[in-house]
Amino acid sequence: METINILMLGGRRCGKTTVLSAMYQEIGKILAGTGLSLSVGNDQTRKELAQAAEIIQQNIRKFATPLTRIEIDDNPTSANRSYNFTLTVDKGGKIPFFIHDIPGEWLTDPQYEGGLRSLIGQCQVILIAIDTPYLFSKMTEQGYGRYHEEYNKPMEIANFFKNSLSTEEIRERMVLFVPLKCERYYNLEHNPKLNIFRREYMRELMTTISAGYRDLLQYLRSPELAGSCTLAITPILSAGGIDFVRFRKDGQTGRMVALYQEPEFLPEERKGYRPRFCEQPMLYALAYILTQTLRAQTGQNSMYQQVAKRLGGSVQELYTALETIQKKMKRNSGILPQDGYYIIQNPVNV
Ligand SMILES: Nc1nc2c(ncn2[C@@H]2O[C@H](COP(=O)(O)OP(=O)(O)O)[C@@H](O)[C@H]2O)c(=O)[nH]1
Ligand SMILES: [Mg+2]
Repeated sequence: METINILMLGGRRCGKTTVLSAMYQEIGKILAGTGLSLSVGNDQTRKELAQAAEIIQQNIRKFATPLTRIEIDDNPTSANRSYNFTLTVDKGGKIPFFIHDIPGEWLTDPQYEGGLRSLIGQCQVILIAIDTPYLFSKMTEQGYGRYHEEYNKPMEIANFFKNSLSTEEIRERMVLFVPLKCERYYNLEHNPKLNIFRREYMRELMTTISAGYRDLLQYLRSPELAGSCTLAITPILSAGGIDFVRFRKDGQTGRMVALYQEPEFLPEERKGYRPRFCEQPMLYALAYILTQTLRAQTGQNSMYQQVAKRLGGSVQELYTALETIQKKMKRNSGILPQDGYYIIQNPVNV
């Protein structure tokens, strides 16, 4: 592995680019005090991130008209994109840092299999983006939503991991489950007027992910991988003042379209575009990469040696960066998830 690569997998139009853009807006704050910095590597990346932020804000501005509902079309935008960044260590080196956005459809298309395998070979962190309304609403007796399989593609993802990759090919990786668009559930949980049964929706997410990704989780927790794959759930409110309402079946395409509206009873200061927790998957990823880099420097992990070399910096510096990041990471408290955050498997103690 010579560069840093993060792979984002998920259904099309589930909001990956939007979250990435919210994350990047926070990056200065995220990395303050770490001695690390992340900068955009090219104009294309800068442009796409700015565009995604603009589109979601345009959508939310429509709520200025009372009782407006909006729909998200699911026309796929141009296929594979890699977002280019550079990670710099203050007194060390620079390393290219890529985030690859892969549509779920590619996982079952033989034409992409070879390319994806070699890409995964270079990726330290794999992010599974989950469209939470599809996972969570219209709950069935299987323990997850009726549309989850079709739109989030858990089977395709599990089969790809199990059949197209050997355990050797995903050894020493971090896999993050990232539920996006959680605002409806977060807002409900924190709203005494609406949450009359005092449900803990964000905690329920963990159970729902366990059911919705049962095959994949079982595989990643099997004895061959339990000692080497790090697994966590890191939920996100991708936009803030926008709530999922319900689905509508589109007469022309036959696909389910999600309707969104402004949340009810939301305090004025939480209305509008207010993404939350978008920085967390990035903190998790960086903490993981630094942990592995430090292990490489002490001879405990040969796979991350080249990354360690390019990052440079002294052990002390990297260790300080890691500690600072760890303090900012949201975590479970004991055996209970906190706002849905939960580390499922932690073999290298991130
Ligand atoms: N309602 C709602 N729409 C969102 C959210 N995140 C993204 N979108 C919209 O969904 C569409 C697809 O988002 P995008 O980030 O391009 O998805 P990607 O294809 O997964 O990268 C855009 O119109 C976004 O503005 C969200 O949290 N809530
Ligand atoms: Mg995208």
